[in-house]
Amino acid sequence: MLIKKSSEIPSSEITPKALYLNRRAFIGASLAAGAVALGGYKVSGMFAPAEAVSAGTKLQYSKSAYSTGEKQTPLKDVTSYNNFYEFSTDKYGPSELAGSFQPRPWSVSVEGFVKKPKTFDIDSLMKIAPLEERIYRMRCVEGWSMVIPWIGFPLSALLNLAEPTPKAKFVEFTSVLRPEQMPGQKRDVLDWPYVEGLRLDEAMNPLAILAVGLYGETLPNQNGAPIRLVTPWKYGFKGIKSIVKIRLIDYQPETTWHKSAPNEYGFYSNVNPEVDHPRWSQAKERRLGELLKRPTLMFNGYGDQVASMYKGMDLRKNF
Ligand SMILES: Nc1nc2c(c(=O)[nH]1)N[C@H]1C(S)=C(S)[C@@H](COP(=O)(O)O)O[C@H]1N2
Ligand SMILES: [Mo]
Repeated sequence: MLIKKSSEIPSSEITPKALYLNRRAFIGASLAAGAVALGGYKVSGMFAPAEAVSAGTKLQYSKSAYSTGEKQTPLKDVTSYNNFYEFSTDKYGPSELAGSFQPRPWSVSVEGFVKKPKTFDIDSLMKIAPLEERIYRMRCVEGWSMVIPWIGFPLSALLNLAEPTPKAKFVEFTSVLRPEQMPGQKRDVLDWPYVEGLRLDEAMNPLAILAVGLYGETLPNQNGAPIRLVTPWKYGFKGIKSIVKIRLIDYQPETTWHKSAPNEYGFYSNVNPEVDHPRWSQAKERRLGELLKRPTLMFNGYGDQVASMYKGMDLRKNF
């Protein structure tokens, strides 16, 4: 994400786009040349050790019909090119700085307008529904995209368990606040903790998942361990990482990027090639590892599943 307070943006962030994309393309090409077999890719060594279930722990899951058959972005890129401002505003920063973050023990509270509020331990939360692999196209608002094999379960499974009351209209998500483990939180580049939100029907949509893993194993810290939101028809920043609180409320919540730049980031954040960001076009995107840009699809190509939720809405106003 590009932020407004330019005085605070490190030079790495304002590297001309062409330069970092070339760097990526170069890495992508060298990966291909090295014929890296994904199946044999060893993740466990990349992460800080932890007891019991840790990053790099294999998960049991079934395959989902919601998955795309498109070529998956190499694990190396998925885990080393990240936006996670709690660690760094540099995309290579989170993978370098998240090693000592402790994703366990961890609990997530579900509260607000629900009949059954509850605080879940992460390991019991991972068992409330069967885990599925969801291979999703992901599109960052900055213009790059990936295809990521997430492991997770529908957000609706958790919400249904909590039993929203008729007053519940929106869902607010809050990330962890832990400046001692997240160096980026010592700077006020964003208002901490990171918060995001969905309308209740969006949260209940079968495509919305809580991801606890990727490429068959528990989430690396830099990707939002131990649990993060994934909404593939929306820009990447909706996918709030390292969630500690899920609250059902009766008003549209504030969101971190909207607070930071209200004219640039709206509440809905649906991928829309026809509505440009005030500072750049959204018509095309660069899939990591590819040289030529490809056209961006309405709702990131998930219109069949989600367009009906926005019927009658002016998507230019509700961006
Ligand atoms: N808590 C938190 N969640 C976050 C972010 C962040 O900075 N902090 N960045 C967002 C943005 S802009 C993107 S594109 C995705 C990137 O997720 P990935 O690194 O797993 O691809 O995380 C989103 N979730
Ligand atoms: Mo993003």
